Amino acid sequence: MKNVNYKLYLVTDRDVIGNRSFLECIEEALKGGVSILQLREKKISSLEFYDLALDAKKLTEKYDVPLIINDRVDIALAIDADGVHVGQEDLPVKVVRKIIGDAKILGVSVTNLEEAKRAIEDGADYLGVGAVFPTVTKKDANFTGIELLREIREKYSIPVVAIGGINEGNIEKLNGLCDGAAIISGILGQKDIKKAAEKINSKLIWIK
Ligand code: TZP
Ligand code: MG
Repeated sequence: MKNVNYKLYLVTDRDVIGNRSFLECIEEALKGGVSILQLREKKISSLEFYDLALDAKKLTEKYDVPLIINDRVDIALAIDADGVHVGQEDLPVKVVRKIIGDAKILGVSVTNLEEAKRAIEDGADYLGVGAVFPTVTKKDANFTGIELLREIREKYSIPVVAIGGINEGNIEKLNGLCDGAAIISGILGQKDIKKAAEKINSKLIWIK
């Protein structure tokens, strides 16, 4: 499960979905062409996260896209997700790799070249880089701008997924700089989620 299409990478956040049905919103996005899904839910209990992940897995299997779990290695293993995504303050990348094994996808958030180098050495399969644009979804996000994408691409061949404030209006600025665009509000915060995903997908012309 390592031939991954990172092109349109949906990340979840219940706060952005509001009182709409979580699973229906995810399914709309999948219908709109999302190629990989990350469950990133910081405010729910372990049991809720586990149940949600099981439901999400049914959907990702239906649409044949990988399911990645943010932070929670235990939940990823419990539901046999396709991978895990961790940040700089989560379990060390080496440790996560040891726990999940080589078959599962491991993504790591980085905000500078040193973090990128270490993540690659420690076993990351892809890097999440950002915030590339200003975002209100993650209040404590470091701002990297798009320059870091360029620098990482020049130095390394690992797949790079840009994140932070990406929407239909600015996505073309990423042209040629990443292997995927990770988006929360630009898709899930929109009234017509399927259409938002379709539009953004159609603008990712440099990614197959
Ligand atoms: N990491 C860096 S920015 C960000 C995360 C999780 C939030 C992205 O959300 P949005 O709504 O796509 O800006
Ligand atoms: Mg984290």
